Amino acid sequence: MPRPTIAVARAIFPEVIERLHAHFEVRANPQDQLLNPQELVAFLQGCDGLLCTGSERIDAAVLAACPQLRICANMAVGYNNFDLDAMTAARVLGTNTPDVLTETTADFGFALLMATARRVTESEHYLRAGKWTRWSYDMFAGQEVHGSTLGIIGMGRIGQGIARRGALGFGMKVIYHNRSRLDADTEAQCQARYVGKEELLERADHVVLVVPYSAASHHTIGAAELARMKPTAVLVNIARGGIVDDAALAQALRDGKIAAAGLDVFEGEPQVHPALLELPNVVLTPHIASATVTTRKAMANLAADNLIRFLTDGAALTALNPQVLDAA
Ligand code: 8YV
Repeated sequence: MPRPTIAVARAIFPEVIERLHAHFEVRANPQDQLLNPQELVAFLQGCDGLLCTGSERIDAAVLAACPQLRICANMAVGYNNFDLDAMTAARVLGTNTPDVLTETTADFGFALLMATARRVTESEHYLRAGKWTRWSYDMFAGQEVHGSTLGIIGMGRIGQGIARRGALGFGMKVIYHNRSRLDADTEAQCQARYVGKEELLERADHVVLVVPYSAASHHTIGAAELARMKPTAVLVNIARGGIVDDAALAQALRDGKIAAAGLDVFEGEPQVHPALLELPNVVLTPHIASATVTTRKAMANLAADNLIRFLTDGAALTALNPQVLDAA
């Protein structure tokens, strides 16, 4: 039996590539460039599996052009780059990387909240520019974090991690909104109270978005939602570009409708709405919420494990469409 061939869409840790070599013929993307759909199809010809990131779109057209493909292992927990229905119809397994990044991503959500509320980057730029000549009582006075009200939209694993940090570490009152309410035990562990979206927007001092992207969650925060928030409120998006209407956010920040925003994800990233780049009251980071060495290695290894398990014995650790396994 010839060994399966797998493609690795982007550069990843060499030790993970080594692990894959022990099981497969490995085709790596030598330039670490983002492949457009035509390049991706050409790259995938003759491949049984793909290790990809959230940037490669796998849809019906790609699947039809790559009939040998049996599994796409995403190195991400979010999988809005997959058309999962099309994958299931084509009997292609999709996998993601939950759990291994939960706490690291929750840490970063809190880092972005702290940096934004306490104006860390804005004040650092001021200092580096040599503008700090004397102390003054209101210099970079920001918003209180401890003891304030934290509103979380999207209360999955990462949202719960942020709730625990807020409630247990910072004595915050935590309210949340989610498609479905959590069970009483989980609510108690997170010390979080379920509220409607409008109430959350009106009451929260800080709103953190951790909701998965889908057509239903597109522009969860737009002009109307921003208008409901407090003028002192801080908005943090570590979910996905498209959850926030970035143009409406820039306008709301310019008009003082909210105080500040911390953004790790953007509509059309790596492009960033030019109006956001002009504003001082925004902290901008390049989609790094899961970026610690330990966590990114764990994500790459979990994606590799899914490929190895599936292509060697038809099982998977974190299947998104397990009906494909049942049908195999
Ligand atoms: C990934 C992420 O690093 O896991 C996710 O959903 O957004 C990040 O952790 C990114 O999507 C690259 O795959």
